[in-house]
Amino acid sequence: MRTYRVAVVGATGAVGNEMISILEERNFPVGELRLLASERSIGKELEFKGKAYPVQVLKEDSFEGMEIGLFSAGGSISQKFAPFAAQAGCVVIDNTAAFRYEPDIPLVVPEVNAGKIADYKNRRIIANPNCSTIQMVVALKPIHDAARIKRIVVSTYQSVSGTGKKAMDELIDQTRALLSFKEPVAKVYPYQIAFNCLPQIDIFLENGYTKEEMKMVWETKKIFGDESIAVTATTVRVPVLRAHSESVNIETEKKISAAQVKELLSKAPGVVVVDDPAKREYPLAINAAGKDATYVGRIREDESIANGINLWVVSDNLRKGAALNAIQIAEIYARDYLK
Ligand code: NAP
Ligand code: 3JM
Repeated sequence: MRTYRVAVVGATGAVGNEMISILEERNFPVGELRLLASERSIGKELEFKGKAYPVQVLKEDSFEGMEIGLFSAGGSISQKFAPFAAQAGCVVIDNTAAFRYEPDIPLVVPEVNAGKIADYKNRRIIANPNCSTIQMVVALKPIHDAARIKRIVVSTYQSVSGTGKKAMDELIDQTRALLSFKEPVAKVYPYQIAFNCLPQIDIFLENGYTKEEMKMVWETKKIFGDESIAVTATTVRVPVLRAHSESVNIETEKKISAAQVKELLSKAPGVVVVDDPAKREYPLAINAAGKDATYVGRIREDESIANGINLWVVSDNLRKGAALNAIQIAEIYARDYLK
């Protein structure tokens, strides 16, 4: 069987760890695995299929002989090292915001626009969208196809794992401190995250929105290939360890009922409908954590307008929101272009 030489950049991080687990779980045909991180990780080893692999320091020549590079070490690292990888003949699947908005770089969610993977040829880089965008477009694609979405109003409830390992430790440490009547220490976030909600994710931009909010606007238009779709977002960090939740309100061109949306989504790839108010069944972050699907519930008509729908969308940000989406792209790329 054909196998592939795979490099994971940021292998010791929250997303990198998940990449390694998912490559193993899905039995991705890895022939050679190169795990890359910073100098801080010298001497560390990570396990893949029962074998220990040393973590190597990321360098300009780290990609010689590699075919697929899965990048999740931050935007500036991708900006600097993805071009070296591409030059060495390695196709980069980048999890950062570094290249997402460049017109010749495909931005891909396989359930929505897998065909765009072909555009890897432009620069040997494929971008993975932001976690919050991915789960939203997976849920909305079938509705957009059936009734054309004109406007999206989304509010997110994002877990701390979206900020990385140190933020997960910070939530646990602050919670422990507060329950022991000690002062919580905030290092990763500007304010206490335990028992709190922070209406800021990423930096503030000139227009008063955060960059995380504008990522959802720019990326949704690009992935749907529809500049006319209106999107507005409020992104909030909440004291949840894993899985992001989203309240999504849409206005469609054509009338579509809540029952029709349920029916469509129950057949949609990557989606699981959990929606039975009589049994108090709806998607929960604690149930989505560690799973692959995008869970959708609370599906109901927006009674304040003629053609509106409300939904509650939950998915594991480290899996479908990052590592799983990247590896699904790698699977299609390998199958269709690396025979
Ligand atoms: P994390 O837990 O903090 O891990 C960061 C990783 O990057 C570690 O492996 C770290 O290595 C490595 N790294 C940092 N500086 C480096 C350098 N100078 N050279 C080489 N490696 C370096 O963060 P994370 O949550 O895994 O996220 C990593 C990145 O992925 C984010 O910054 C973001 O751009 C992206 N991300 C994307 C999504 C998405 O939705 N698509 C979601 C989450 C994250 P050491 O252990 O050696 O420090
Ligand atoms: C998710 O560049 C950085 O320091 C990383 C910031 C970051 C991003 C990003 O902008 O790439 C943290 C968490 C993302 C993302 O997926 O957009």
